[in-house]
Amino acid sequence: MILKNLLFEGKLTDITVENGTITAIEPASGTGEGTDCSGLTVIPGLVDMHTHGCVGYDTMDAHFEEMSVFLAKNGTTSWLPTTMTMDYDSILRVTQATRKVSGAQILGFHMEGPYINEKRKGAQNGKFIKNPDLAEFRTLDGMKVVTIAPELEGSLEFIRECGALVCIGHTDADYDTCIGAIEAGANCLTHTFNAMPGIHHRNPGPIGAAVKKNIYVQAITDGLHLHPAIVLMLYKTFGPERMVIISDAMRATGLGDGIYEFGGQDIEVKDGVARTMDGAIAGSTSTLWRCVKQATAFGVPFEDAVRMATRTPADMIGEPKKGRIEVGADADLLLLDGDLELSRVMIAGRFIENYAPQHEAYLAEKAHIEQIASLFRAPGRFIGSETLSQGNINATYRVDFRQDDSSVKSFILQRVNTYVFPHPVEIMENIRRVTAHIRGKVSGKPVLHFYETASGENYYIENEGAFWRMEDCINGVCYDAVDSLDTLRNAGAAFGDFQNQLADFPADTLFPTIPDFHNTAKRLETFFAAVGEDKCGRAASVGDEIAFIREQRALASQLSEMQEKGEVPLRVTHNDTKTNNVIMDRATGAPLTVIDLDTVMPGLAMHDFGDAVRFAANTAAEDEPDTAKVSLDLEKFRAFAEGFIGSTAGALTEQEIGTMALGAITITIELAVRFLTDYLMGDPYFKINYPEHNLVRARCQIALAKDMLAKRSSMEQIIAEIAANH
Ligand code: GN1
Ligand code: MG
Repeated sequence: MILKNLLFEGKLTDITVENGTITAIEPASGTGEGTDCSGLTVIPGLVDMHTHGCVGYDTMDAHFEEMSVFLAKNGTTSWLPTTMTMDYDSILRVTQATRKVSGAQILGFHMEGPYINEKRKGAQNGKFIKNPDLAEFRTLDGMKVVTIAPELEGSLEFIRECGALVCIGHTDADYDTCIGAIEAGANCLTHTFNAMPGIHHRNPGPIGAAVKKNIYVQAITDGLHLHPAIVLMLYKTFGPERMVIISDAMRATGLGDGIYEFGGQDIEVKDGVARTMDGAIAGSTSTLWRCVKQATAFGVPFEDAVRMATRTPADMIGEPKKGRIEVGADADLLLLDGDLELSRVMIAGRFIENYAPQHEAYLAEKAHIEQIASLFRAPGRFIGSETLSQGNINATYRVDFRQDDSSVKSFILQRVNTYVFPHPVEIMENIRRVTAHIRGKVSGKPVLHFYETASGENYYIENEGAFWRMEDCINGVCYDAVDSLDTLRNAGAAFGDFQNQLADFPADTLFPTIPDFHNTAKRLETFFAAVGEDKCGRAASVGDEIAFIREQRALASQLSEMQEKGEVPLRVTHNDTKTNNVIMDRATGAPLTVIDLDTVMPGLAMHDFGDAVRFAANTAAEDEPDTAKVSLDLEKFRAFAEGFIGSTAGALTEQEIGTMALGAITITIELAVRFLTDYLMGDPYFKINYPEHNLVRARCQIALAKDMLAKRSSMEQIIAEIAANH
């Protein structure tokens, strides 16, 4: 696309944009094809490195779509959502939220606190303030900038090691402390003059240190946080290459006066000024564009004010393609009319009105999820939802509800796959009874809780038949890949305990949600029928895989046959023991609870053991395309076995212990069979991310099964050793 006849730095110019990038900037030719932009001035899109919220949303809500769209309409084309001084889990949730938005791009996050000084907390919540914590900070993905008070214990090491850009702010530090922090790597002051000591002629404080070291300084030029003369003073001292205009905007931006929540506290906005109930100024209600205009009104030349909200913040945060109009830069552009008011906004080479369909689709899905989630009687008010990618069967969303105390509580909303589970009502009845049983056995640990609708069911069936349910989201971690042997041992113990808790549950009263789920012999019959039918014409291309399964058919059927003959007992088992179905305490690694109870049915202990090992002791992911990377890690096998047998040994028979290793081999072959069957049938069962996904999964399982067969005697020996110790 060519934007023609733009006024750029005072000259009529044609700008060519291709694939989101500026590829040519030339004097206007006056001829040729392109979009005529006569009368419009072009400047770079604004970059806001410090903004909390707008249009009723706050960064801590962890839903960025609405904010990003408002920001884009107001000239901010990229930003760092800025977190508040709050608890770790709330900040973590922000970093885990989707950054794919249809408005202003998210370049990362700015963490404002909790490593700040209580005395200078401003509108931050004192309850959550603490000293810098490197280990904690490193778990927060995408933190590009962090504001800290350098006088806190551990701050110098933090500045050197944290790997993010460090700003000095919410600080009571003196000049020397700030010089030390800058020498350690801090390179910016956060909202200069606000929430820090001012300048005294013998005690120049953080601002004196910033002058001496010529670092960046952020300034809120809304006309309320700084006197116009101070804005000019900062400009004259630091110049357009060091002074960064920020909005520090809060959720009331774009809305009227009223009471708003900010960082877990109430904020009153009156005549556009936001204050805490103690009277501290609490962020601005100005857009960055308005701050640029205000700075101009205070006497800063317009071009310099623009630079301080574009290239300078981009340089500060290490974004060399943002905030500038030059060949190779991102095509984030603002077109201004004759009065220098915003006329059109372009992000990544597209005018923002072209993002509207994407935003509409977002809003439609959000309205739908809100309507469903609100039918369940869970506490709070819906704010937004996030699609979770875990699980190969059901569609899973995390929905966030604001509570009366303004904290955010998350729930899991699922649309059950009724192709896989044709009788979901029976599943919910199983789960209701199983969780009630477990609740009677454990104390001090969370147990899955499903919410009811007004009519008292723990599910909701939509008109077109979609089956929904909603449960608590238990705070903790689920591992797709487990590196730590201790964690694996814990996962083993968790599934073992799960079996123990259900040992006295009347197994025959459970609905069989998927009949013959782990009847490997039946799975093999279905497989060979699918090969025979070859519905999609795919069988010829998987001859080697079919041959392997044929060779292993007898071995893989052994356990099902033993069960039929009554040689091994049926127990109430979980039947889907991937390690990501255990929630662990993030801090201690202790298992909190086992989730995904859809397949709790009578089954074999060896299958629960084997399925977990198949998933977690594989040296690669379950769908690793490079089978050379796939093998059984015997150390991981041992660790899981120690946990599992450690908690179940007393209950298991000799036959069960003796067939544990066989269980791992069997279930791995069974999964190969199931994935390959699905591939042959056109992938109706498992969710796939690309056309050959099920084939890749099957090949990965075959490679693992082969390695297990080679290591069978080692596996058996490990099991025997562990059993001997119990
Ligand atoms: C399915 O939905 P998810 O990811 O928990 C499947 C399991 C398989 C697993 C393989 C009901 O589990 O049996 O082992 O994929 N669940 C069902 O990743 O078929
Ligand atoms: Mg702030």
